[in-house]
Amino acid sequence: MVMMSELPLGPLPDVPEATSDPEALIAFEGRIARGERIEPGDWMPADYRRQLTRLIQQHANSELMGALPEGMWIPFAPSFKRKLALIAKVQDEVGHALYLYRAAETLGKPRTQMIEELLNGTSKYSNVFNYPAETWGDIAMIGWLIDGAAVVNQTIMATGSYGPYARALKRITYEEAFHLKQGYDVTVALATGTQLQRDMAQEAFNRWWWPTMMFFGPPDKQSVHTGILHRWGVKPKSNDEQRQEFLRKFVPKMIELGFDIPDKDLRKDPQTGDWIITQPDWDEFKRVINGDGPMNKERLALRRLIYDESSWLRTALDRHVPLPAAA
Ligand code: BYC
Repeated sequence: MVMMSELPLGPLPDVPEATSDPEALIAFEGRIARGERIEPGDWMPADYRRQLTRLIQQHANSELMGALPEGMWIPFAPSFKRKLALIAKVQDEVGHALYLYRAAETLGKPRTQMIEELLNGTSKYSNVFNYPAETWGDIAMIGWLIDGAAVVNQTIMATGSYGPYARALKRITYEEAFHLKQGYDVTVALATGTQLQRDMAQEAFNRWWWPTMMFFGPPDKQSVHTGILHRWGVKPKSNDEQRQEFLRKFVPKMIELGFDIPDKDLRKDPQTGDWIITQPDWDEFKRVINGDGPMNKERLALRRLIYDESSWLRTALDRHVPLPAAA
């Protein structure tokens, strides 16, 4: 849960003008090579700032949008215990968005602008939240597969070079570890339950396999940003390396739980231990991340509605005058 008092709510740092200064660039890359963290007031190349802002903003958007599919299921959770756990998880995801927008703000972009860009569809968020959550089985898969993929991704990115992002991710991964346990527990209950429950889980598994494969981004040879992000220590492992780490951890569990994996050609390379997958439909991926997935319009419409309906709260907070300190 987010404790407001713990949030780094100090004034925004001055943003030094990042120019192309060859000497400063050499010094900057030397710091990256020594494994030093870059902090908000430090000199950084303009592209480092731009790339990080894009990446963290998209990540923050994903946490906020990711609260919607599970949030819709809170009233329909099958027991009080499951409902409590889901409420806590959804609240955490919104808290993660708060940490991340704050980390992105340290690079100089105001949060209001980032929210505006999310709501008007000009800033991306994770492909996976544009698919429907049709049954309770989908909630199991989001908690297990998507949170599992997120733990793999965020544990790697938490070792990255930008201090505020790395620290936010460290905290987020602690919480995601609980989300993963919650998702796994729901999945095990369904996978070891009645025939109806097993079918529900398998059908949801079929729906989430391909979006989960896409979660780590396009294959390395098609990735636009990996090169520079890797060079500057923001992204310690590539999209394919992250995907492989997920497969190594999760495929054995999928088999153990009796899931029938929809990729019929999935196989393990006996030499390397890597899982060789059939590539997902990357044209579908492009459509989904550019606003034309099965649920993009509904999800953004709901986010806009929530934003509009909570405007009274923002107005009240803006007008709030702190009480004088007690004598
Ligand atoms: N979805 O050059 P590439 C959560 C875009 S929430 C959408 O490889 P990059 C949770 C990419 O942005 C946490 N777009 O990019 C919440 C780029 O487009 P632009 C979700 C994607 O940045 C609630 C283009 O494709 N996790 O866990 O090097 C409930 C080319 O890609 C995706 C994150 O947000 C995608 N999957 O690396 C449950 C992770 N993949 O900007 C759970 C943070 C790629 O040129 N993000 N694109 O227009 C990252 O780690 C990296 O951005 C990626 C891609 C590994 C995803």
